[in-house]
Amino acid sequence: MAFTNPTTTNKFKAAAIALALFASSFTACKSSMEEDLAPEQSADQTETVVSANDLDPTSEKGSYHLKGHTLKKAFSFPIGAAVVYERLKNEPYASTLKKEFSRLSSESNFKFHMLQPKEGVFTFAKADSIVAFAQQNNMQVHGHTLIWALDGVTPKWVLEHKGGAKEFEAIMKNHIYTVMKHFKGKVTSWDVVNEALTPGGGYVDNIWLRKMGEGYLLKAFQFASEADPSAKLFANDYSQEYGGKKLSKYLRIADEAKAKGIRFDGLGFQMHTVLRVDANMIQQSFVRTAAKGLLVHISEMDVALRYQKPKTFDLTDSLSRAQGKKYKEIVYAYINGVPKHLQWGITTWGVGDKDSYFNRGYAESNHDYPLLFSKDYKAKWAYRGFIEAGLGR
Ligand code: 9MR
Repeated sequence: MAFTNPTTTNKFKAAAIALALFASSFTACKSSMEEDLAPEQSADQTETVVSANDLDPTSEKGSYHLKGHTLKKAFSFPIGAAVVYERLKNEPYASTLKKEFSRLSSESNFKFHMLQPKEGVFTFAKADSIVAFAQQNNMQVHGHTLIWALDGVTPKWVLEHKGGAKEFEAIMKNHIYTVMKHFKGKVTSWDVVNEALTPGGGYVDNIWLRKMGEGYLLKAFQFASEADPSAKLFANDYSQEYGGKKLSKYLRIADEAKAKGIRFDGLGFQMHTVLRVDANMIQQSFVRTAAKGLLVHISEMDVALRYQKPKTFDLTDSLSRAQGKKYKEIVYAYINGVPKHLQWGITTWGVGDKDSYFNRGYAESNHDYPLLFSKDYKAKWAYRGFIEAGLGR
């Protein structure tokens, strides 16, 4: 299927690289926002020093699990991982999920093309298995995503559908109603729209925009709140964590939703990020979002390393520690920038490095190492930095 072939994957990777470079350009424009930072953001706080006594004695060498601690116990909000249905039977993938995480997203199985590949034909089996796995293990499920504002990931039957605004509104309503009602009570939150805005704050060109105009976005939220009044509804996107025009536009859209009586509960910050990103700036974006009373979800977090390195490189100890430090800074930015009642949680986009979408279709020698667990599911410095923020260290 077009969505999983290597060419498409490479396109995503290219987009991610462009995005990371775009992100890094923001680090140049640090501003007075730093004055507002909580004292916990000091450099000392983000030093990670592993003492052998602290480490879980059952961990293998080079693994930074902490004695008596797991991610899900260390935080007052859910810690999620994006999963791929086909891997749920793999070990230690499954046991790592069960031990450490309290929420699941799915990399692909809840997307439009997966759930309704043909008009009116809904295929829920894989998504249902993910929900069942979550329920058996006391985890929440976050639904990603009802509408992805990109033609490249929209099913052909939608793109080729004849008809105007009315017909497309009916297609949107039927999809959102059918999917959300199917998962009612089992999926607690949804990305209603994904990647709807350009970094400059405009609407991304896509079939829904062309057929229904800009109002398609809040229409989707309206249908979602009707379909499941108890689910929390998010707009999910990349790069608004850097506080540019995209964030401002989402905050205006949230105001507009409020004025129109349409429920719009929060923003998902994907946070596919890189080492040189400034966590202070990210914190400021969280503060601005929370000031509107919106929930804040870090929805797809990973910290890629390749941009600082040649194509092929080893994960050296110093690089690994730097990554741990960056994870810690960003998790602290979340804890300090978002009041408790608006902390919807933090989700990483995969479990072990081998699972990362970055690495799909690439030889192992050319892999990145963006996640909390190594390819053999040992806890990395990234894990250590992440969990230490939860433990207030
Ligand atoms: O990680 C996902 C990959 O497995 C899929 O092939 C791809 C297309 O469905 O989507 C990837 O996930 C993306 C997410 O849905 C939205 N934000 C960017 C993610 C990485 O491309």
